[in-house]
Amino acid sequence: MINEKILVVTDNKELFEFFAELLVDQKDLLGGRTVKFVCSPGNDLFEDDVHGYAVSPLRIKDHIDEVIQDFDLVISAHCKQIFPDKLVQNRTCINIHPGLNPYNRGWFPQVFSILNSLPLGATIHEIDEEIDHGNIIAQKAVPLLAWDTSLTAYNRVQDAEKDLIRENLQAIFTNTYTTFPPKEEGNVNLKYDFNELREIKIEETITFQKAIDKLRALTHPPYKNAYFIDPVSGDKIWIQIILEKDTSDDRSNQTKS
Ligand code: 0FX
Repeated sequence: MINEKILVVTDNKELFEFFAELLVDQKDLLGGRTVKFVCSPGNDLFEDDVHGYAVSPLRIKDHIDEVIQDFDLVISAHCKQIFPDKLVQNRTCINIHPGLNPYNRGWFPQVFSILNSLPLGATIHEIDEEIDHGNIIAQKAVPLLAWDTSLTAYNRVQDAEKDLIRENLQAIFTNTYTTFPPKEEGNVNLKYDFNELREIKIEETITFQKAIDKLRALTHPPYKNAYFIDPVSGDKIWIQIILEKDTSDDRSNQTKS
């Protein structure tokens, strides 16, 4: 089947802008195809058109039949909506995911990779009825560094996603890509699991390594994620951590004063 009418569902401004620029820069990609961009209702990140591409809101579950009728291919570029089963069973749906499937599928993969040391990266895969689960078209591992926060790791993941989009979009548009199954079921984290991490229980006893990992996993400015409740005042206090690798050559004078 030739993909002529393509729907891109995104809630991520950076990926939308990257996509729109790619379509303009690589004119061959389009051929006679049309690409329409939509986002989830309530997303107010997309005020401006980019290269003539606008993003309009669409609640997919209310328009499944129209989407099936009007489009040959649906791409999710960080869409916050779960694709309905009927849609994924009737149209090729492809997901661009900021994690290395099957590890830490679901919400904010880099947060959980920092906590559980499972591999991190980016994946483009076919969507099936389960979260971040279908056959893989391409993926790229991203190293996790001891001084990474969620933000620095995420920025590297997003670069990997852009590389994958650049390298694979032609094959996806022309339906000439190949796939392979994920090597195992892996694990899934939900938004609830992330929210459960956010309160730091100040009476909890853990190693410094675990404490540093938890705080760096929750450090992603400008978001306020980690907090504790001051037992004296009852105030809620936000926490972020700063990590900096020593880049000086002379390791001998590190700690002596
Ligand atoms: O677009 P996205 O990067 O991706 C998220 C999920 O991780 C992904 O699995 C899903 N397919 C997609 C639809 O939604 O999410 P974001 O732009 O809301 O957040 C980007 C990063 O910012 C996130 O990885 C961690 C950080 N963040 C975000 C929020 C909203 C926080 O640290 N705290 C927050 O409250």
